[in-house]
Amino acid sequence: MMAPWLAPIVWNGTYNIKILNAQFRQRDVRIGLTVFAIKKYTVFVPTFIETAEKYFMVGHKVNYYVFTDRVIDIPIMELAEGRRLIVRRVPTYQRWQEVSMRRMEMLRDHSSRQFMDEVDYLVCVDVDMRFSDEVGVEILSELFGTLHPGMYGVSREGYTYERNPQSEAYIPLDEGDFYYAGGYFGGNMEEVYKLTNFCHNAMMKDKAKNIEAIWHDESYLNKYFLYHKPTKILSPEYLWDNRFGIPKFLKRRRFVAVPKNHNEIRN
Ligand code: 5GW
Ligand code: MN
Repeated sequence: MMAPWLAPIVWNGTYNIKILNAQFRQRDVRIGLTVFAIKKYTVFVPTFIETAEKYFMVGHKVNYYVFTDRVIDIPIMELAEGRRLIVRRVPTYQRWQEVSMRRMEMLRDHSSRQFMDEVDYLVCVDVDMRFSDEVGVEILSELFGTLHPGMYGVSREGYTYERNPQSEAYIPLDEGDFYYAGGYFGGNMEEVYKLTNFCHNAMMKDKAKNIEAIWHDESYLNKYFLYHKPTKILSPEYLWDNRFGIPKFLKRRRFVAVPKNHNEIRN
């Protein structure tokens, strides 16, 4: 329930949502939820938004930011009061690795401008997902990361960090706290700016050396979190994939991967 640097690890039953809701309402906190829907991934947007309306930060001010290369594919959807959908056109990259990695650059660029004015916290996630239980202000903190569902219970040496010492994402075998998921992180605007700026710059340095880290943006994110410890850590309740089964320790599955036909959706 607690990292060695005293950051809470958020599980069901570790917090009182009534108290937290009152605190965050008092501050009239605004939350941005960002996703990228490039090429065929626009198909995931309606379910993502519909389920977010039901479960994500209900009762708080929420802006959805959808970054896409197919603006016309994003339907106009009815949202609850205090919630807005903002669609931004972004470039398409040919390689899927690049599609995933360039998210850092685009988040960085928007963090220094639009997001700063419009929200207090940003939550940055994958789009091929559905909310299936409450995700509220208990996740918010200056800087937060999420435990990767596939790496839960794996030992430090078994984490799939980048192991090439030439890479900016390199983590030696005897270092590393947790293995964090690339598809779920966030924090306040200043911290998200620093994180995305670091990851993008590190990727560009590697690119100049013809290096790409093993798990792309996720590898650079893990490097960042090693030396900039998150102030909160989300348990796998917040990011699950049913391909890993439904273990006993998992009391809630709040945000679950939508099964996808990899060949169909990615080509
Ligand atoms: C990703 C992998 C292979 C081919 C295409 C993509 C892809 C990812 C894409 O064509 N369009 C796109 O918008 N993405 C974004 O990157 C989505 O926001 C997606 O959720 C995120 C990460 O890619 P995923 O979800 O396919 O990766 P996994 O590891 O969750 O399966
Ligand atoms: Mn995904």
